[in-house]
Amino acid sequence: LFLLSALSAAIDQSNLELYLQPLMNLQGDEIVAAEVLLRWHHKILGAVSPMVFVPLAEETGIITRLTVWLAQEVCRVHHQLQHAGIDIGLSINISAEDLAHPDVIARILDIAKTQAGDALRLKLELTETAVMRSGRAVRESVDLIKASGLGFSIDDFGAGHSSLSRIHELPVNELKIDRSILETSMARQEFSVLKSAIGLARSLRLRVVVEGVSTSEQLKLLRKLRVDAVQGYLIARPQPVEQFIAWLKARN
Ligand code: G
Ligand code: G
Ligand code: NA
Repeated sequence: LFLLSALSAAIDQSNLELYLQPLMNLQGDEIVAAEVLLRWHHKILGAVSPMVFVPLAEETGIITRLTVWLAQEVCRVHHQLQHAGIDIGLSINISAEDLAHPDVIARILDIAKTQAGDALRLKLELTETAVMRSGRAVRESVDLIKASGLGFSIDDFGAGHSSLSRIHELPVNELKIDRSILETSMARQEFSVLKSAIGLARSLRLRVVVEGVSTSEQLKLLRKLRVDAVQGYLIARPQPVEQFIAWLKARN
């Protein structure tokens, strides 16, 4: 209960921090986008992992308030990047609980449009389990996203158990293959699952991103398999916006 009220206060007081982790295109090795990941440092509890506070926010329903706040903050980050002369896309994580509330999705889309406009190439990352949920509310949310023209990415692909039989009905542009698939493939030196995930994305004409790239051996393999982009500690860890800007400038 303490954790919940602390989180609620942190949202109200904008005490959560946005970190950025870059995505590198394998054609040209350019940084084309960054994923926004939340970090929370509480004055008594210390660092609380999103693996703790995101599920808590989902269970208690305050995730929708958190995500709307995040949409506002990501517009500010976008302006900060523009001010620094950096033109990259940004993605945020949307929870299944958000998707179940079309009014929340509508607010997020409205915030992105009114506060940042077309210059903000925002992508929404949704897990396969979230988008494969059925029901009118989810369909309505998906239709809103489709009409908005924002990017739509399937996150943690391969980590869940859902079949992607409905994926072609969704306005998806990108498939992010979960790092567990990469790690298992490397450990077993058996690449059929990884290759079939890439093959699925290709056949649906989706951009393929592989997450959790942490060694140069993995990077070499992914180049050979012609994935579009990679994300992971090998490129950079998630870092605060100022630090990300400095990192990117030093790299260019
Ligand atoms: O950043 P890290 O790898 O510690 O994140 C752990 C988990 O928390 C990941 O699954 C990530 O997607 C999720 N997460 C991080 N930031 C956000 C956010 O802003 N919203 C949602 N819904 N999930 C997030
Ligand atoms: O579920 P999602 O893809 O949003 O999760 C992103 C999470 O993965 C973040 O918590 C981030 O810190 C973590 N992450 C990013 N790159 C790597 C990596 O190369 N290795 C590992 N183990 N975790 C990573
Ligand atoms: Na994500």
